[in-house]
Amino acid sequence: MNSKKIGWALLAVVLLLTGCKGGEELTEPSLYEEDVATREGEYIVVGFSQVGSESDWRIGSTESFRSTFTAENGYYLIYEDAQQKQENQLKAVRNFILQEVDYIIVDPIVETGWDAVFQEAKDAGIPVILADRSVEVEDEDLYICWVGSSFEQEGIKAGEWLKEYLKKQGRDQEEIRIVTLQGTLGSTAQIGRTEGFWKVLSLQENWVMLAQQSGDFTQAKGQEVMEELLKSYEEIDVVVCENDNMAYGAIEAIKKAGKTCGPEGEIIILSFDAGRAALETMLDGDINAVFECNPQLGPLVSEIIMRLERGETVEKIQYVEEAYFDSTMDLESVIQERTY
Ligand code: GYE
Repeated sequence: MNSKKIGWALLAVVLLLTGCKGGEELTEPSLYEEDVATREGEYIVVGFSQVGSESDWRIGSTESFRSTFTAENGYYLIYEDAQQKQENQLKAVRNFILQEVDYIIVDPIVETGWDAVFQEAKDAGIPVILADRSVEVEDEDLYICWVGSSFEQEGIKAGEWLKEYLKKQGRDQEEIRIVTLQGTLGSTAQIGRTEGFWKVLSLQENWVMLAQQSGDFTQAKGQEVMEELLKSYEEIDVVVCENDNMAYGAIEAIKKAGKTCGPEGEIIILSFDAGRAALETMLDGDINAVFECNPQLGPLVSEIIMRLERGETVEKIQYVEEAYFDSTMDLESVIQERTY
């Protein structure tokens, strides 16, 4: 057996032991081995460790990877959902190494804690590609490259938008009380958006950050945190929601508390991601502005893999382009074209 064959045999064993993907029981190991043997050489085997399914953005991301890494496109995808727990991601990556996949793709839940497992992948000669969120590692050579959004830019854009909006409303001297519903603490999206917004906030003498609290990027936690904040602070002028789903939770909480939000309401709502549902919520008048974050990274990662397969070099960092939308724009046409 060559090493690839050993890999496939191992993969079959691991899949058998772990009960296989997609709920299918593999009761006929010989059949399965035969099946993978015919696949040998035909497919590029990719292990993808996804964050979870916490948000609409995430659903769009999963869909993008699943529809890109198909047999039709020459891939065999092993998809693992980490349910927002880094320990699950570490386990998934170790399983990918054991299965001798050709590439490991990780969307890291948080930035730290990756050195050891990425070293193991490197020692096994398996390239690691990061998508969406990034990592803090001692040695940057532990991963090939990263593709995703400039979260800090998104945060800056939100701050700049708010500054202009308040100026137009003649509120640039008034005290502006802000709260932030942060994403998963320690994730690149949270860190970048928080820091970016602070870059603008720290230059505004009249802005006060009353509180920042994590809603873990989910609607339920976003609502819970917002309910508490509304109890603690009588007057809130702005809620910065570090993703759309937390914004939906915040809006629920605001309405339950008998308050109003959006361009015609008392509280300004800013959000990140700009999925179709957020644009529709803006059309309904509950959100002031959304800052786009594109989840469709699958094709970009596939392009990177194709380049690596051809022996070409790839850029270490690749940012995707992003826009923003507010209630003064023609949202109907944007919504029509929105695929996530
Ligand atoms: O904004 C949020 C998701 O990492 C950019 O994760 C991603 C973020 C996204 O849960 O909705």
